[in-house]
Amino acid sequence: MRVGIIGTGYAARSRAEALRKDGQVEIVAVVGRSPERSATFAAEFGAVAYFDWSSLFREQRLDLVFVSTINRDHGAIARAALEAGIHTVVEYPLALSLAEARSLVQLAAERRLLLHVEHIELLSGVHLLLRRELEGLGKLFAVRYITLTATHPAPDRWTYQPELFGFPLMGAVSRIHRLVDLLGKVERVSCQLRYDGPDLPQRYSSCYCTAQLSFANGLLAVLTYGKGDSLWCSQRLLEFHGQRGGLLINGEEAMLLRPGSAHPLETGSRHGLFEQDTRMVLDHLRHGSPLYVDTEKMLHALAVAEAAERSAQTQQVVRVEV
Ligand code: NAP
Ligand code: BLA
Repeated sequence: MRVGIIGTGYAARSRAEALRKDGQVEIVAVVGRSPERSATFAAEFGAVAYFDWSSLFREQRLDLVFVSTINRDHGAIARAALEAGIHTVVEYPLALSLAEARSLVQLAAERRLLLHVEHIELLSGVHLLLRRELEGLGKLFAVRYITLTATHPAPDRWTYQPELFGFPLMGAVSRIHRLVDLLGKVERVSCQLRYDGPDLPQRYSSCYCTAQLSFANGLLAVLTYGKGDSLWCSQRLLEFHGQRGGLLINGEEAMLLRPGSAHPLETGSRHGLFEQDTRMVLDHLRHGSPLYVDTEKMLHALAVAEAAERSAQTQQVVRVEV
């Protein structure tokens, strides 16, 4: 199998290492902007360095491509890859607009090509634990999901540029997707966003985005995503409150809460998830074994992110398109 990788960052490197471990694929080309970084990366994996993805698709015959670059470019690259007849894997989010994402799903179906959107959060130990334990909590009442990253100084990275990262809950759509996978569809969203920093609107040094999600089953979830130098403590917190008990996940520590008792649970590691995703893609292409992302749920998560963006702009509660 002839494979290309678009990007030279953490996700791209994780892909390249996973592909090398497989041993049966040839990494033909790697695409990056910086000649030095791309050449070093490509040489390490026996590949050719390209500086733009359109010439790669024109010049090389590829069977499979990994789109592992900044979010702004995901949709356009995936479209070009599918039009060139290449099976395509995209790191989340598939595109920064729901309409574009839907159109790509349709294009892949028409061309009978794989379009797989990586959502490694579903493979994580925390998610498997949630799938196992949630039923035991009885009817769910309320959920809180908070991820804050305090960084001083704020990094000068694409993830702090709205145009490149997208609306915060779109770039970080894994949070919504995790909840949709566990809890079903969201009906209404209310969201607020605050950016801070001297270089707005091009880049921020802090962002704080908080959304209330009303699920079709009545459940209420509060989702908060923040990062940057105006925050002073980092936190990764997931709380599920049900009729018969609760589940509290704080960083790597999980607790099952019952009347009068608390049992610790194992959460497992956050490492090795890109490798697992890559292996599942190769197995799917070779043997037809199933992948793990449900296209409808993936699109619904994008619809919720888009509704959150509209709510933050209009200060209104927004109904999610079904
Ligand atoms: P990263 O390490 O910061 O790498 C960013 C990549 O984008 C580099 O390959 C960079 O390559 C390229 N790039 C192109 N245009 C750029 C620009 N204008 N500014 C900065 N970089 C630019 O990011 P990453 O964590 O690998 O994320 C890549 C994708 O994976 C994102 O869509 C992200 O949402 C997704 N993802 C990442 C993780 C994770 O654990 N890191 C998990 C899930 C999903 P050149 O500089 O060589 O062009
Ligand atoms: C998700 N991690 C992400 C994303 C980015 C980063 C851009 C996608 C957007 C988002 O959901 O926030 C970037 N993560 C980083 C950076 C560090 C980091 C720069 O931890 C710096 C250390 N990702 C890693 C590393 C691990 C990792 C080293 O870069 C391993 C522990 C895991 N990142 C990881 C996972 C996700 C993610 C599991 C999926 C998000 C989720 O679980 O919701």
